[in-house]
Amino acid sequence: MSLVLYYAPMTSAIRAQWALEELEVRYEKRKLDLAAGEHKRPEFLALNPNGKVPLLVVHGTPIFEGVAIAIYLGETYGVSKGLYPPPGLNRAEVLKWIAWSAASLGEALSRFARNTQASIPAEARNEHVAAAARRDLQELADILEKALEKREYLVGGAFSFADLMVAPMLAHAAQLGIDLEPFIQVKAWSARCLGRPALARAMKD
Ligand SMILES: N[C@@H](CCC(=O)N[C@@H](CS)C(=O)NCC(=O)O)C(=O)O
Repeated sequence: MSLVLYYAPMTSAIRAQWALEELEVRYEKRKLDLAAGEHKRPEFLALNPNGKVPLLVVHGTPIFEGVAIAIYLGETYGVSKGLYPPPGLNRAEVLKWIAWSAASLGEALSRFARNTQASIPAEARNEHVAAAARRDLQELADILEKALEKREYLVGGAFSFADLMVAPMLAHAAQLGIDLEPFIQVKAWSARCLGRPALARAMKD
């Protein structure tokens, strides 16, 4: 089975890169230069009409959306590695956090970024929307804080794709200026997750 990952550095594609490194499966990496618009070229749009990374091409079949890529990789390679639970309640819990990473955390994060980042024209930004998104992100961090009380990882007592999908987004929130200092458990968990050698390998290029 050939796996080709299209990615760009410093984007949400890091989660797919990290997953592949954790799984220790063979894959080919194709780096796209977003600033040069490589993700909007016809040859890439033919694979991913959304014009976004990550994209995983599995034996010729393109899979877009980070969540779908994570679920595919988890189901296919993660169970035997102990990174993705077999069907059952633990799997449902991992899926819960994966969905939360996109539908709740990701939604608030992109709302915050769209209304704060200098790359967005000032007239398109709204400080009230930004303030509401900041509050939402702090509430979401608090949900995580409570989930991590008495737990080292989100599901089943060990690092899983739930942690892998959520932790980079929290790190991104901190980079964008969300204060995570009050969230003691989140900070400790985040350090545990982000210190994994597979992530360092994923970030190499
Ligand atoms: N919903 C998509 C979003 C992917 C996404 O927004 N990727 C960004 C990088 S973080 C991108 O490719 N942006 C380029 C663009 O929109 O022009 C996913 O989760 O995979």
